[in-house]
Amino acid sequence: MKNLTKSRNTKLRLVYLFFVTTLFAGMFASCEQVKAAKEDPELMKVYGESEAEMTAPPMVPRPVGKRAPTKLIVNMEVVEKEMEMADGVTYNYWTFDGSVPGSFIRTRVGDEVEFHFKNHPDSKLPHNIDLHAVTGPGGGAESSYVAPGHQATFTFKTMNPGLYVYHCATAPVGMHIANGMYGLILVEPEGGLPPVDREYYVMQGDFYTEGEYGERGLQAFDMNKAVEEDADYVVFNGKVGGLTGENALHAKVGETVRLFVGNGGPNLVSSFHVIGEIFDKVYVEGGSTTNENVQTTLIPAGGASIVEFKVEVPGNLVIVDHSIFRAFNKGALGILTVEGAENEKVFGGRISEGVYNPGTVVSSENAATEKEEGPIVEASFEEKMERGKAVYSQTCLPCHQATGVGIPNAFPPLASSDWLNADPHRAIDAVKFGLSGEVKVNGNIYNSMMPKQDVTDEDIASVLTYVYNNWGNNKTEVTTEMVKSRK
Ligand code: HEC
Ligand SMILES: [Cu+2]
Repeated sequence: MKNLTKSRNTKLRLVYLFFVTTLFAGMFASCEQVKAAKEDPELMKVYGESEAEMTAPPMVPRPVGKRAPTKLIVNMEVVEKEMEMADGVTYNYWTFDGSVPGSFIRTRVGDEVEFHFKNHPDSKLPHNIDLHAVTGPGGGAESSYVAPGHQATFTFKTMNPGLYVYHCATAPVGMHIANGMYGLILVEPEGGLPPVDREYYVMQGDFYTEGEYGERGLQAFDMNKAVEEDADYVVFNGKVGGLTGENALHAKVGETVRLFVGNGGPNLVSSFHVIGEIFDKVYVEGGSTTNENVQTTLIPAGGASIVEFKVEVPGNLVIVDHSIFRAFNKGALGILTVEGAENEKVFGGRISEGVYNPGTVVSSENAATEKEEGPIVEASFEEKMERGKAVYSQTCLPCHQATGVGIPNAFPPLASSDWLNADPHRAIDAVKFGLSGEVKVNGNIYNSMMPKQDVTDEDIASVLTYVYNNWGNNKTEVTTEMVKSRK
């Protein structure tokens, strides 16, 4: 009898507690848009069981939509393998599921995740996973630690909606991350994210190799450079060209695009920017605060961001880390190709062009030469080589690179270029008037645009002479007369 009263009392208390919590939860829900699971007892229940769809970048799994929280089975395998870092450069990557970044995991708040973590028998080292979406010790690191040829299973509940990084946390942690062990896990809010036309998965990372940028062959990890934070490569989706050429992203005019952007680091912070677009919406730091009309959003190492924009005009949008030397000299450059009809109301393009001549700004140097009008005096070969070198490093280098090797899938090589060596007049035209459309250089097709270069005819003669007499080209000497005659 006594016992019964006690249990009844407890029951009453529980009911009361439940009532108060729901009341509070209700209040929270009404003033906050996105609920964390811990604020809503309803979200602690799960319904049914399903296996998570896993995708390699740049793809993402289907949206969760309106489904209820479920028991979600995630299968992931660590694979160590040699892959391409840049043209002619390979690296021994350590990966989650064989790609860098690893598979995209898509969940909703309240899911009970049963994580099956395997380390391939061919691996040389033990690995584990720390998911920033986990509430619990090490984000799952200790529970998932497995030697080669072993597996472990652990479970966790997705308590907070948002976009989270996961990474390996096996010592030396920095090295495991530097070798490519990171990825993203999305926890969608109740009801899912608002629908968009396209979703992509992009993740930045910095790499440290014994050879300098572009040095060919299999490159080993360089611990000293990593400690100094002196990156050789800063790239999207694991390699130079991870988002260009055949890996470029695509959209059509009028579509809305959502990029899930992460930064694995291990060291560098990303100033994420898309040249030619403005982010209509940014989920700041991958959380629930949204900002609008953003040009560049900061993504910390071990952090993420969701950016959304509508594409209004056709063209190639350039995805960069706006710490801009990383984009043009270390690989942090991607392309989103937008196809569709022009919209001159949004972008009119160049509508006129003409000479602008307000008179000469007299500097002591050109004051003397300016007077000498008359026939062109051709500079000597040596003078042209010297001037050409200066023009090259000021004008051409950012795109075609210091030794003329270009950037795979983005900027064609000038070194041993069959296109260049076939016809100097065509090369002059390219620099003088710009070049666009398909160009085939040494068997590779480039379909991009080189703007008309803002240099004098003498500069063009010099720079092309310099290019033709370097890097395995056919030693043509280009004269100012040749340049002048191209109209
Ligand atoms: C803003 C980047 C950029 C700059 C700066 C630039 N180029 Fe280019 N260049 C390109 C692109 C892109 C192409 C390929 C164009 C296409 O796909 O139609 C190209 C193509 C070429 C080609 C023909 C293809 C080949 O590889 O032989 C030559 C020659 C060339 N550039 C020379 C130069 C020279 C010389 C300069 C400096 C005076 C220069 N470029 C500056 C981007 C650039
Ligand atoms: Cu690892």
